[in-house]
Amino acid sequence: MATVASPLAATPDGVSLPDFASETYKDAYSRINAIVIEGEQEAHDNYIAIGTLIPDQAEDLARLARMELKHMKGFTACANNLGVTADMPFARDFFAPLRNNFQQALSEGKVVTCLLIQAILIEAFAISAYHIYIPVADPFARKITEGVVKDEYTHLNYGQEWLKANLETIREEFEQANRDNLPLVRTMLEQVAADAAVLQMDKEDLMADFLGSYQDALLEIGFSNREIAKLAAAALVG
Ligand code: PL3
Ligand code: FE2
Ligand code: FE2
Repeated sequence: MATVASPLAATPDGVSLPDFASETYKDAYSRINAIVIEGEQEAHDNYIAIGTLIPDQAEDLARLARMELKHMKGFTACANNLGVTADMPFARDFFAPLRNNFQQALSEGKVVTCLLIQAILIEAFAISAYHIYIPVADPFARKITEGVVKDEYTHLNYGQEWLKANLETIREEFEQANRDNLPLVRTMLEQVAADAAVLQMDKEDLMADFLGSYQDALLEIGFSNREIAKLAAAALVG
């Protein structure tokens, strides 16, 4: 039986992909892509900064930082490939609250807070976003994002291991940092939701994937289920 040819490509499970050349898509992509580029750049800067707080780890952290610059270049290529100009001022504003909290913690020498913000929250946020993006990405960006997401697990793992090794001394600072920053991540998810929807990324899928990664990280660090439930509740009350 003859069928009408669809102008849109299809994912392996037959769901149609967005029209990557449409103005609507490119407009949303100019903000989402900028967020990712800014996030990767700040992640680089944050790992270098954390290295000044734990000098014996500075070399490992510099290695993670270099990976972030590679990610940034990859996502810059994704925008070029689609003919999109990233809206960097928008992205800098988007990260401002989290960046300010990181800078404050850095100036007070608070390693636990810095690691929670960068190596746990931001990495879990990135991993969830990249997971949800991969099936609906253009082929060029999909390949790049698949490579990046593997590295982000290395980064999340780094944070987990350090916090796990210091669990008995970090609880109080960790709880406070979670209370101060988890609500910001929730707000950030809400702020990207409309643009993400244009990219066919669902807000509840993003939220669910993020909470799943965050919960796994907390378990890995060694928090009990009861502690984890309490930490996650901060997203509701914040
Ligand atoms: C640290 O390694 C990375 C920090 C980046 C933060 C990313 C936030 C993601 C926002 C949602 C968009 C995902 C789609 C990707 C499109 C290029
Ligand atoms: Fe990254
Ligand atoms: Fe990372």
